[in-house]
Amino acid sequence: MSQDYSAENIQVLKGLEAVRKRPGMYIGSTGPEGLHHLVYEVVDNSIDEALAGYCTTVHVVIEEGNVIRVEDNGRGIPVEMHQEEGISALELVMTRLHAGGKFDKNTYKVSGGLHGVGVSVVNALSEWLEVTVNRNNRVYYQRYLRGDPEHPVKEIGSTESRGTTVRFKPDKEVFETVEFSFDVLSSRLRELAFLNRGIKIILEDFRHGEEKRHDFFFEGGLISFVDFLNKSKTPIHKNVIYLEGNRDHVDIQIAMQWNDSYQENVFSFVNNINTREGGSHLTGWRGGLTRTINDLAKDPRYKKLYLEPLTGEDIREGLTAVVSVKIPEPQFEGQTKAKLGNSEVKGIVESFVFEKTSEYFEKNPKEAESIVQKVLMASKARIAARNAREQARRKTAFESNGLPGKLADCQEKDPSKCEVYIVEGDSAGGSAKMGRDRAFQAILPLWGKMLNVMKTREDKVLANDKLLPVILTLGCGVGKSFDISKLRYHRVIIMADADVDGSHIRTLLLTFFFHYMRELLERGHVYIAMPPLYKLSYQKLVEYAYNDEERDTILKKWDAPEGKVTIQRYKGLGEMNPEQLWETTMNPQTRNIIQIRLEDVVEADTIITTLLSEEVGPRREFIEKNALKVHNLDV
Ligand code: 0RA
Repeated sequence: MSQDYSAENIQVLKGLEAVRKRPGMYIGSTGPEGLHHLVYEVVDNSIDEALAGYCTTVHVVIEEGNVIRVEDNGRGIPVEMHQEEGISALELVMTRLHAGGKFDKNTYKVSGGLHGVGVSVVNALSEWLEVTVNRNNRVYYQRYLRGDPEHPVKEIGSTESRGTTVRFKPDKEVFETVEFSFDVLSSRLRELAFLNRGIKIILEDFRHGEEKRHDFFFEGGLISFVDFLNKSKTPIHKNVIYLEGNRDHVDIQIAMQWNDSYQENVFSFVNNINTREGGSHLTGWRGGLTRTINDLAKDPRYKKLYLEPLTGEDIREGLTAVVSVKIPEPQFEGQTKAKLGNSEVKGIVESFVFEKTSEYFEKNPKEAESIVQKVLMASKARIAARNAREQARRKTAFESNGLPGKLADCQEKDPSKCEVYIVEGDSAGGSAKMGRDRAFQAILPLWGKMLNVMKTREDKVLANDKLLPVILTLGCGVGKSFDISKLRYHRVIIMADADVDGSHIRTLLLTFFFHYMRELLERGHVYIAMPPLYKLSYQKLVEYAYNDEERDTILKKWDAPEGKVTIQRYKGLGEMNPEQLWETTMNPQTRNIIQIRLEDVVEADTIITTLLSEEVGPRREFIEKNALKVHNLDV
């Protein structure tokens, strides 16, 4: 109650005040990511209720004004008086840090990490929040301002149904932005629906002009997840391999399917949290799988192809997999707390995977055959790549500094101050070299068609005469030997024309980075330069416009007589002289560059795969559905 500050109440307010003082400690950040975490936090509680077997549907609505409503049909948060505390259990859950999971030990609660901090944190960070519980045929209600109850829990009606509804408006005093993204919520909710088979999750956007709805329900769970990831790829065996079991309190679910590409695409989760940095569950899975496949490949009939023991990389080439475990007390480690630390999990998962996959392949010899053949080819290619790398190393040893001849390097040596422009075409490269500030800007010209790395094996990628200079210039290697600490420029800027060829180069370079230097994207080192589309001159005035809207704004501003303004439309970078190129596209004070971030790797890989797919069907469908987004990616 707002006025009635018992000693107890003051303690509570202090707890929530701590959350408001350091929101980042509880939800990671006060940027868009933290904002969206609020929703996940509330949804997680409903998912837990579903996992306990009492809830089938979770309904998330973005209401007008960026108010979020999460509704479930579970048992409803208990409202009974708590003996010791003398307040309703509901109020306890909503106002005490970490009080969320105390009632029910059977479900998996996460003690660390960004999730599982409890809905009270959402409450503390909301301008207002209201909770409605349908339980015991009654409707209970309580409303809070920045976490502080406006009144005790009250009974406001009767009902036949059961469930919990939480509505809240994030506090704009706390968050940098309070604008929710339908797409961001949609991809996480889709992921949750994949990870928790049989739960129906609905997302609706009721904001004006944004009306949308996605329904997620996957009877196949992780099998559907792998189908989704492989949607625009060509599997080399028919069925997704699915393993499931519980060993020593570890719930294990794994789905995998190999396709004819060369990329490994593995996602791992612990208690529904994406462990981007991997950890003991992933190490265990890799170990078990490597053992099984090596055993299969040692069969005498592969004698001619089995040259040396197969590595994990051989085995996982073209493999799409989702590894999901649920454990009672996860320990998260690593830079972003996205790595599972519990060491006991490794052995548990490893022996489980070894047993279950051996059994599976024994029952499905045809699938085993296709997979082993593919893996043996990968091993052969790896040996060829090793030789190619050795050759490349020998070749670069002859060049004085190991840098490509075409690179015009900068003078500065501190990578954090340096940037490199990767420039399409020779003439633009020439202008860029002359126009740049050589103190900190390097230029690497590239020309000709880039190769499609999705369809190329690593040995060819490394030896490719377009990509080798990029690899050498950046200095940090590729693939598993990639070392970000060796990066020579902290801003890697792709500069290409605004036409089809330019967009091709951009997409291919981004794809290459995505598959061979992903950390570069994750850490936000990659940028796209935005050359202007128009040069406008009128008497002594000159201005550049980066799109049609800007052009029209300038024209309006000048208000010149008909026919007196010269509008030059740039068809390519080559049309600009060095000074113009500097002024419009390279001068940090005036240029326009876009940082490329791949926050959601699942979505990004789907986008890139779909865009590059040679099957016209999925690509056209994708472009039709996502015309706007594609436009953004493919600036
Ligand atoms: C603890 C105990 C019980 C239900 C819940 C928590 C619960 C919490 C949330 C949060 C969102 N939706 C929820 N649904 C349920 C039930 C205990 C019982 O009825 O015996």
